[in-house]
Amino acid sequence: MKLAIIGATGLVGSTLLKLIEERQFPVKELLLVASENSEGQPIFFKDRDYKLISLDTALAAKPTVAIFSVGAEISLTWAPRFAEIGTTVIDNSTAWRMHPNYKLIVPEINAHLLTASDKIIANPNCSALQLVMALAPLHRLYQLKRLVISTYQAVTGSGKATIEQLLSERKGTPQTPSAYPHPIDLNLIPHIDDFLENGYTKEEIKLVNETRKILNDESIQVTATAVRVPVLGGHSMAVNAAFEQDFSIKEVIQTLKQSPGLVVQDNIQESQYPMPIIAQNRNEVFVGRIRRDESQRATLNLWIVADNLRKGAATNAIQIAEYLQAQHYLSN
Ligand code: 11C
Repeated sequence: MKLAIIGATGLVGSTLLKLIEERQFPVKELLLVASENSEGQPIFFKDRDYKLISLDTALAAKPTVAIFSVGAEISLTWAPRFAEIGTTVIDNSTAWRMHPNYKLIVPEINAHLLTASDKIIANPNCSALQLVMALAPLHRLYQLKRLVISTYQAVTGSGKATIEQLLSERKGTPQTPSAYPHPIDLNLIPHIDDFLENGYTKEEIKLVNETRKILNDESIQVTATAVRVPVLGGHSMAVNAAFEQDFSIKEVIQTLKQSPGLVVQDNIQESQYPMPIIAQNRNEVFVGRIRRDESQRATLNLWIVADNLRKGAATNAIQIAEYLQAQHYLSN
């Protein structure tokens, strides 16, 4: 296929390039798009130099698939233009996720909803993605009622400038102005994305809305606190999940072990549980510390970790493209 990566020099764009190589994703022609400032510059991939091109040039090339990893504003303007000419857009921004006419897809959960006429497909937020990966199999069995979530999110989630902030602080030469409103090294910042009038951040509300949309169940109650931590890559989350039906821990573990894309790491005697350093550069979602909440019936505590740039973004997008191709849903 003719594949366009919109935002090829960003953190998700670079991860997409790695995945194309690792998965031997069948690309006949690769169109790498970056901001106007970088247009014409070379980018080295798979033994050769590619020239970074503009959105206009990519559009004129009529790609089969365009994976957008840029801001919502660019996506709102450009995704429909690509869709109009028959390109299937897989979009990593917030632009289309909650729009009722567009699907929010995690292939292991709801790829079956896709058809050949879906020309703009939304890729979920990284935290919501790893959450639903672990919960969807349990929701099918026990029916989720309520989720209480605390996230511990790595700096790669917020872009290159925030990585620079962490690394420069760690070296003892902090850069000014800093990307976050506070130091991040040796600190935690309970603030991801903008604050809303109700005191929550947009990131916290994404966890509410996107979880319900992907699990196709508006009755699930969700409340979240999102925290930035001085970790380079890999988002972690502590989840308290209350179900309608009770479960046995043995069956929960069995179910999670059998679910595609999940790895259960739960051997407390051997100090084995998911951690960002284990999840980094892996495409799976890791689940551990699986235990009953003894304060309330039918309630489970879990610890979930995933590489936010992989399954949280690039891997999921590539999986969507792979699914569409396998189903012969692509045109151009
Ligand atoms: C972060 N999780 O780590 C956020 C990034 O696709 O909704 C989420 C951006 C998005 O800052």
